[in-house]
Amino acid sequence: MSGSRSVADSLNQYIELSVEVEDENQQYASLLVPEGAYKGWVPKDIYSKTFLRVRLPFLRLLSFPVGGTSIGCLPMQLTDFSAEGNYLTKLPTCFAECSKLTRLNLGFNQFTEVPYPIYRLSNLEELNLEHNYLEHIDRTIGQLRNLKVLNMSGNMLRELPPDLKQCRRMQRLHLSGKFYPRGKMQQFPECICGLPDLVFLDLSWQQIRNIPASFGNLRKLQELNLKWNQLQEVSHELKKCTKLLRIDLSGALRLLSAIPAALFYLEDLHTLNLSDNFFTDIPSEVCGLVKLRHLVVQRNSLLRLSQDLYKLRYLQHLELGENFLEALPQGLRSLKRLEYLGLCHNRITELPDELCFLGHLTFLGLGHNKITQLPENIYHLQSLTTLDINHNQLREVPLLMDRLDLLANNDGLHLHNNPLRSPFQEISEQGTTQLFEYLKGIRLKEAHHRWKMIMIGAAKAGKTSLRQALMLGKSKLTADSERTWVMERHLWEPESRLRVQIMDFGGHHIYQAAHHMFLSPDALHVLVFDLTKYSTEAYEDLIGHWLEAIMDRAAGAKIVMVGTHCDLCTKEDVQEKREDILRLVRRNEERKRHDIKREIRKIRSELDRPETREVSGGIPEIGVGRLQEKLNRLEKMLNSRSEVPDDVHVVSCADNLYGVSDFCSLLIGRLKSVPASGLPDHWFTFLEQIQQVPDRVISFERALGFFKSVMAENHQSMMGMGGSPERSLEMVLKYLHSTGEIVWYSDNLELRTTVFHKPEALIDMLRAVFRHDFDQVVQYCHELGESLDLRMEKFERMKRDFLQRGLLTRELLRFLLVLFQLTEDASDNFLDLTLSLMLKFSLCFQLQRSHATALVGPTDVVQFPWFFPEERPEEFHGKWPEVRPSKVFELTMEINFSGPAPPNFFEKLSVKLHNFLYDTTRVNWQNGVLSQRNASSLLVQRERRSQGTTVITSARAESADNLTELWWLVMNVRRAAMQLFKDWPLLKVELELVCMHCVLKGNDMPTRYPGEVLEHVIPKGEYTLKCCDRYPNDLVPTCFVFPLEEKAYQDNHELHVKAAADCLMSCLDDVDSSVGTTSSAERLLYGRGLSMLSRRLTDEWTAVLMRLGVDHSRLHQLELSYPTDFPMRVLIALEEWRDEADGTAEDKVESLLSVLSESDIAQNQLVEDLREHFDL
Ligand SMILES: Nc1nc2c(ncn2[C@@H]2O[C@H](COP(=O)(O)OP(=O)(O)OP(=O)(O)O)[C@@H](O)[C@H]2O)c(=O)[nH]1
Ligand SMILES: [Mg+2]
Repeated sequence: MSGSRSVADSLNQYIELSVEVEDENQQYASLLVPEGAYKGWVPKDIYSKTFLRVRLPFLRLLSFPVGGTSIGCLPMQLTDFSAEGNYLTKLPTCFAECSKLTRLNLGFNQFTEVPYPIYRLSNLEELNLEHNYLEHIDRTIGQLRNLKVLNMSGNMLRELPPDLKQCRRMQRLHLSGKFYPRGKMQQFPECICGLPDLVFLDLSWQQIRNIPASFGNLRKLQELNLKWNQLQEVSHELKKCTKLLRIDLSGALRLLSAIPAALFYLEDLHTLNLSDNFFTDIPSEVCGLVKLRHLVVQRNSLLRLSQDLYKLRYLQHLELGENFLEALPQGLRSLKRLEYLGLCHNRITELPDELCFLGHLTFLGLGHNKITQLPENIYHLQSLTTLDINHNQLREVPLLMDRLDLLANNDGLHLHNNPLRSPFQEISEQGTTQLFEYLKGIRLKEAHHRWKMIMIGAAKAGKTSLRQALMLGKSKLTADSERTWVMERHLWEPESRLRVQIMDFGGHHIYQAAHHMFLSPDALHVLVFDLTKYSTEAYEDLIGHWLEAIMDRAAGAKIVMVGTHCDLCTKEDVQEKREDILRLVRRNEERKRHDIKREIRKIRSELDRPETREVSGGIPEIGVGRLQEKLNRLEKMLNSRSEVPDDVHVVSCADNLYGVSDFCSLLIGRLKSVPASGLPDHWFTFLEQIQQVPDRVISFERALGFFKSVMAENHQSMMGMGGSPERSLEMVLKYLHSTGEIVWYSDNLELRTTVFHKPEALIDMLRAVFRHDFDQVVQYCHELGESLDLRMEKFERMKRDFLQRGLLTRELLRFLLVLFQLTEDASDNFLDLTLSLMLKFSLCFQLQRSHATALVGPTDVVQFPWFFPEERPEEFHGKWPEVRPSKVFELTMEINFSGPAPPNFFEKLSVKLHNFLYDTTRVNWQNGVLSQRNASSLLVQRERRSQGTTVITSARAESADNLTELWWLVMNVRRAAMQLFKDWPLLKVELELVCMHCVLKGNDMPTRYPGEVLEHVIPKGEYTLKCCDRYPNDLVPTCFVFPLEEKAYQDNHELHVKAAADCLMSCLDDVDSSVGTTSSAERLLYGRGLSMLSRRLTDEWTAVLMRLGVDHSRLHQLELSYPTDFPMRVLIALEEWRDEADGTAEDKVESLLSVLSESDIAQNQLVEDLREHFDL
């Protein structure tokens, strides 16, 4: 008793209380013993409880407590009773009283017959007696009218009582036989066909031979399992069961030679299993199963497949393993939804390329076939997680397979037992990831074609979307927030031996500063524009400007034009725009060529004139040579001009990807059009090694170290380059640069010491400052500010200084680098590196400490011309009078571009000016720079004119003594410009020197000398020339036309200065500044009189001026300021006297004339001339 109680106690823990919804006052209990948790017998106590549900699974119960005629409270409420998995052979008779029982589960027990009480449970809805030893079902089963689920699987039934059809509510019938010994049922129990509500029928593992015609009555049947029966006859009436969704006939149709046709009429079917039969083909009628998703025909004798199989558009799972298939018919690609394809154990030798475009495929079973190679494009199967290719004849693995990331993540590539070439075999055994790493390495070395492809064009042209479409093979439009920031570099390998580094440029104008760093002639340029934005007026902005930038820079550059967004245009619209673009491209090109040819003709005819051979253009020394040089340049320009694109391609990167695949093929064709290059392996071993260096950049020296060690390891000699490792390395670096793998500027002396082994380092440097939405994105963040010790007010000031004046402090740069996540620690080293790169790339110039302190405080400051203010700043005013003051020399050089200047030309020039203006105060704005150096001023301005753009460089000074400095300034600007032009070898640009003589004369249309004059030295002994077209009779000082060197290098420097000074004075004579004055005296004082005097007076000038009352010390001062420019010295002194002396004009003239007439001065002739000239 005590034992029983303790058992009862232990049962208590499994009692759960609950309140039934219908009867809220009544609490019910459920006894829910977990599987196997309790072993023994069930105490009678169980009857003292009111249970709703009892579950006693797998508890090794031998019997159930018999409670006499009654089983206590149990029957009262019991609705659900389960005692599966015990050793029960009987049920208490009184079980029949559980009249509320609806679910009874006695499966997996030892019953040899259906316990009799069960037949009385008329409310029973679910009866489970699976896996007992039942041979018979009594016909009284017909009384269980409410039965919906009957599970008798795994018993020994030979037949079913016809009365079963009384159970008309039956929905699910489980009547599977035992696996062993095999089920005994041979005839299809016809009573089943009388169950109108049946949805599920499992008669697997029996020996049924037929599906009778009455089967067609089961109109609601959804699932039929007849696996491993022995059907000889399948009634055609089966086709009436149109609700069937799943059928399993595996192993059941071995006695049939063909798949029963009735099956193919079941249009709703989505799963069909026909494995383990002997069918040799799947007939074309299979296409009737329009909604089929799973088809399994494993272990048959399939010899071939019908193409009609591919009409099953919804197919997701196709298992055809263990057959005799040798090939797959064409059309596989149409099974777009396929996720699983099982083809193991067949005789397949070759796989169609189409297979590679089943984008949803996750499982591909190809093991145990005779496949010798996987299609090259297999890497398109981006969803693949398992690829079984064990036991085949593969000799190698497609080189692009490492793109299959999911395969690597799942270690899902199975490659055993293939005759793989070494070292594939060894490496494949280490796992998928290792193999994939290896593939990347081989690809790097074995590529036959390596290219750089530049995607360029206006903002939002669709460059990035097109790149994505090309690389992914599907549409991935960029969102507005994902605009390209400076540039992105991506490796595109459309084929395993074609390696393309794509440079996808940000189109916002601010990023153009970066473009030229990456543009190079050896790239394929893809000029992208948005068709919807195109109009004839927009041609320049969208196409013309970009074409020119590419063609001027890169001789023979390959260019392809492509219009995007065609999904938003009509066909007619597209056609019209294409024609218009081609017309303009050709017209502009013809014009350009025509211009060059015309100029060539002109020069040729000039060269042919005999007089040219003697002197040309009035300027000696720049005759034939100059013309010949110019001719050569023009001819080179004409011959090496790139071909303009001869077509406009049209694509849409939106969903339908119109034209993308054709465009992709076209690009591949272009990229492969150059013969394959076989280069030594060790070049790429070297590349691999440097790419692993974690630093941002490496020095040329360090690269040389790597190179030497690779060469030594490979026993390579450097004899090819005369034994010089440096020269060999230069060749390798140049080549790697041309392929876009690294960046190395071979021609730039300052930059060639740095190797950008990871081009991203360059991009990061640019990203720190160039950002189209800088103002919004760069906001103060307290946490970051505090960590970098930068307060908010200071930050705001610095941000403003940057955006409005281009001033970037070290502190702000540090903040930006961390904010943009371009570095983690923002160490001083990293800051120094970034700053030094920016300076080396001429993106900015560094302010001297004193200037920086005056502007922003004591810190390192650099300045970026891209952010200079648009308008001339306040400081400009008064420093460069609009009208040149009459006594001022002005030397002007013009740089004329026939169109817009090359991108960034002016900004970069502005940076370069700093090389010689570093110690001056500069006034900067977007179109100009004004600087004061000693007594001279320099103004460099950009002017956009109708025929093009001109950069005007003017230098002014008051004295001929400063002419050397004027030349020095102008020549330095010229030198800076010439350095920049190296980047644009095909640029058409003219330099001209404006005739200073004309300027001094106030001529609005001054003569212009060709820029070549600036390449020459002053002809010996010539102080004046007759060279001005406007004034053929005038003599022009030679030092107005040819650069005047410093005293130490210029013969007779003072004679040149004197010629210049005299010229100015004589010009002053001509410029009558006395207009508006009336009296003779005034005309003398304010007109040409004083300049006339200043040229005629000689040593006596001090005596004259002192007698007029000018202080001796002032005269001495002027002597120092104008050491050689004597006339200017005298003129200024006279003018000062005029302005400061008391009395009327007449008084002043009177005293002047009387001083001149004094006996020791005795300038009587001069006095007379003045009287006559000014009517005194
Ligand atoms: N309908 C349609 N939209 C497109 C197509 N190509 C691009 N777009 C959209 O056009 C906008 C600009 O596309 P992007 O690819 O970012 O252009 P981008 O030239 O890279 O722009 P930037 O990087 O700023 O120079 C995005 O909103 C894209 O979704 C196209 O072919 N059809
Ligand atoms: Mg972009």
